[in-house]
Amino acid sequence: MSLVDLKNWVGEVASLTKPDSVQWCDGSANELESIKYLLVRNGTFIKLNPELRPDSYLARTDPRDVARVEERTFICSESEQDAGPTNNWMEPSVMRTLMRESFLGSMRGRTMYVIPFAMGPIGSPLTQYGVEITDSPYVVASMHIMTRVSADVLKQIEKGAEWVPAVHSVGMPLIDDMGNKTKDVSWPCNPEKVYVVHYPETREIWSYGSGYGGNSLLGKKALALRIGSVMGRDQGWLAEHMLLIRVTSPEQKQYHLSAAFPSACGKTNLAMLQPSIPGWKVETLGDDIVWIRPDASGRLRAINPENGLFGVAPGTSANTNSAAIESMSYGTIFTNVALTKDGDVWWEGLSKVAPEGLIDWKGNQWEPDMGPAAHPNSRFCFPMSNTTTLCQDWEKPEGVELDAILFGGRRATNVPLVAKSYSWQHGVFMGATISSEQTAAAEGPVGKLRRDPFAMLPFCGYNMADYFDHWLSMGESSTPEALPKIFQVNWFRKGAEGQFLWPGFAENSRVIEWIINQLEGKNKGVATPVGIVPAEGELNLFGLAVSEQDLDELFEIDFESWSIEVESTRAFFAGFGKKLPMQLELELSSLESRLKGQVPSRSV
Ligand code: TSX
Ligand code: MN
Repeated sequence: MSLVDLKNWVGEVASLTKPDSVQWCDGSANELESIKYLLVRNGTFIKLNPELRPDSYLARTDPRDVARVEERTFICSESEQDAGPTNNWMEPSVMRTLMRESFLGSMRGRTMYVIPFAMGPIGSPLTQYGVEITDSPYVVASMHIMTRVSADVLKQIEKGAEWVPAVHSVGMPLIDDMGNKTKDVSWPCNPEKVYVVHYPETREIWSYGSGYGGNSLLGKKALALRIGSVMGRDQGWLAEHMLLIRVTSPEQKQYHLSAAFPSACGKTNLAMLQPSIPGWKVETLGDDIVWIRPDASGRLRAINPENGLFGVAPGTSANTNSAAIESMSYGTIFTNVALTKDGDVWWEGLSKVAPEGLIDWKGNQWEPDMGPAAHPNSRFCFPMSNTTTLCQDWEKPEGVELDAILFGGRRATNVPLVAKSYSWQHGVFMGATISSEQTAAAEGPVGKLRRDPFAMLPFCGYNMADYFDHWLSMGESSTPEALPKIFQVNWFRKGAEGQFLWPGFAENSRVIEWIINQLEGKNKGVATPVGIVPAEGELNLFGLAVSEQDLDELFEIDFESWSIEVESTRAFFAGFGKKLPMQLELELSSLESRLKGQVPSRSV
């Protein structure tokens, strides 16, 4: 679609939504300043104490608008089969009618902003462009951080670059059908009528009724993952829910690792890891989304298409992620955290004891017996340029060469601390079988296993079985030597007394060291039914107080419980019906026969 198409589309959306005015965004610092000024005047933003937290703001959402809404997220492909068993689907023509009804006059009395943005460095062959229309200045301010908002995007479109149209409205017009004006609120939204809609064939996004980041910052989950995954399928690349880091060894050799984890596994913490072992360095390229594409030599190249971090605040502290804490010391938008009496922010886990006189995320005086002061899904949002551990090459237009891919989950049992896959196909099996124990009552029964293949369950824009097949085909398009090696990790295994067996956090650098030694052929490992694990003595435990017994438990492969795991995986695979690639069934039966021929799990 050309620049003329863009202008026509903006005109069409304006005549549908009927805003008071239309404002084209250029991404300038002045524009951001005036938006922030407006947000403070509207009461959406509270300016934090500039002595403690310069250029930073707190937003409090409507308590009904605090998270992504999966049951209202739709993949509207022409055929239901293409959305697959893991997505909500509605016929595109039916949904279009619904959307027209929802958006009709939805911006009355408001300003309609047109935001041209890039996912990836402008001009890079891996970059995708988008234009988001929104009636939310909070979205404008957040898009400034999370994407590259720029008039240069229009130049790219003028030169013929493809772009994704994305329309967003909070769904709360200020003038009703009778022409009566209503007063605005600090967080307008329409929680009963939320829709987050994707049309994969025409690459369009329509989001209605929610101002919350995951539903409204449409460059992120909607474009970079759901629409991105469809583009990747059609064009031979991958859009993944992954972090991206550079690891530098004591020999000053550089490696690039990406990793996919379901929520509550500490993806952002790993993205900003400060290694405990001397001589090793980890630098951040991204914490949430990675686009991966084979280059001419068959190596997989990766970029982070985002421009900022939008991370969960609770649990983030100087102990768990000191780099994140430093990176948010200025220029940060906080959403739904608690406010301290001196105008700074607080959340559960930031310090052991809550400071006195907190105002909670709903704006009420808080006492320790009142439940959490910050919403469990409260967020910090700062630009990549704030990141103290930022890798200087993070914007390299050609991306970085991937050396290893990690798949993880939160598993108290079965899954060892680390295991290397036997092949690309086995690695794809590891990705397809990612599962995590639920940690919050909001997700359902705590401790129950939730399958989250490739950590993409809520983000795959097409049939998940076809997605597995696409992953398998990426392995066939290259040689085994050129491909990154795939590993499974689990920081969360527990012992008989319910204690974590592995200290995690900075100590995960020891696992990364073993992974890199595997890449270099410096250690042999031991073959187990589930993959290659460190042989006795290979994992660097210098200066670490992990008992011999805990270590054995960390790597134990128990036949009985793994037989149950295999059956659970079989049932999960059955949900994909005939579309499930037979290679994955093959991997499952290979695992089963390896378990039956059980070799000692960790022989000496
Ligand atoms: O992020 C985590 N990581 C990855 C770090 C780079 N978390 C937090 C998860 C919630 C977002 C972890 N929690 C990790 C981990 O490696 N490991 C654990 C489990 C754990 C928690 C507390 C301790 C140890 C392990 N405490 C002590 O051992 C004292
Ligand atoms: Mn994410």
